[in-house]
Amino acid sequence: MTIRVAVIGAGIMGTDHARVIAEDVPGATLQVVCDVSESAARAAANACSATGIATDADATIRRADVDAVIIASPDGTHADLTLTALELEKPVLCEKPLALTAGDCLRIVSAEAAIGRPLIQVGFMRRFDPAYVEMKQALASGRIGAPVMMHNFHRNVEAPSGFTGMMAITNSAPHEFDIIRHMLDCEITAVTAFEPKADAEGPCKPVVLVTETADGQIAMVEVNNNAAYGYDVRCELVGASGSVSFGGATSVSVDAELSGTRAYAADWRPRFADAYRLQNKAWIRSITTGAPNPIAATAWDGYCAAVIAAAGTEALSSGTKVRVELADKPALHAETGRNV
Ligand code: ISE
Repeated sequence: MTIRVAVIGAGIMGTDHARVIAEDVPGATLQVVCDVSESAARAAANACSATGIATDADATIRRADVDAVIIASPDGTHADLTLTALELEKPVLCEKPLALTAGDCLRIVSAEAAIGRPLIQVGFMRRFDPAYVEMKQALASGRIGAPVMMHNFHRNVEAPSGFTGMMAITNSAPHEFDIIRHMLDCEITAVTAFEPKADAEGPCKPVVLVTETADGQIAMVEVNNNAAYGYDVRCELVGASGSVSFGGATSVSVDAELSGTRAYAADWRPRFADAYRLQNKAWIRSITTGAPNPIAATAWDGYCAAVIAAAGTEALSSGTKVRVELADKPALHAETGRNV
């Protein structure tokens, strides 16, 4: 059985997803790449020797020869395209964010719950990243004791023009919110947010968020989208009797001429290449087997990230701690996680 996949959006992520589906995922065929720009769709398809291209996303999702859809078009299109796929009961892998607002995420969660089976996976690919997987295994083994704190660092080389601290919270930080919930198996209940006064360079200052969980842990998030030196994601999970961490750079360091150097990637794709590949494989496997992958992010997880991000922006503008208020979790997702 081969799943015929349509990739909607041929930007950075769509092109990457198209390549992963075409080259790295057994059981899947890249049926069509769709983008409003025909030349972008053609370039993405050509890059992986595929031929099918299209420019109308809605019509592409409705095609009889499309079994499943990856949505990697601009953020503002995610909600409507996901709802179209749901209407047809076609499985979706939607890049984050699931929708621009928590309200729209909830509409998607409700539409999926009404169908009664999970059809949506959200592209929080870090859950499949080998470093985070190992961290979760270390926690589960009991070696570091009960989790107490998490420190998360998220640094990009340069923010796109017009990017603000608020956008860092809604666009970049959701990866951190999701991995905190996933790692600790627990909901985030409150957020406080800060921007350093000292960094006067441009509109996109670093942002520090302090999140609190239902089990009383503290998880810190630093998002610095103008870190300049490289793409750098670090994480430390502190337990009652030990800690587990990973960070920075690529896997090799070079020692030569009386010094050592570590190489950083320019953006997230090399750092998370394995995560994207494993995520997409898990998605296709869940479609062929009919069994949702237990670690994949669901529509509910996409909704939670959006609610936490909204609380984060409110916390930053008000200078106060903001509580995270979630809707009732649908029974469809009741079995995923303990509190989460
Ligand atoms: C970007 O928007 C992403 O989604 C990437 O996955 C993330 O690593 C990056 O820092 C974000 O800015």
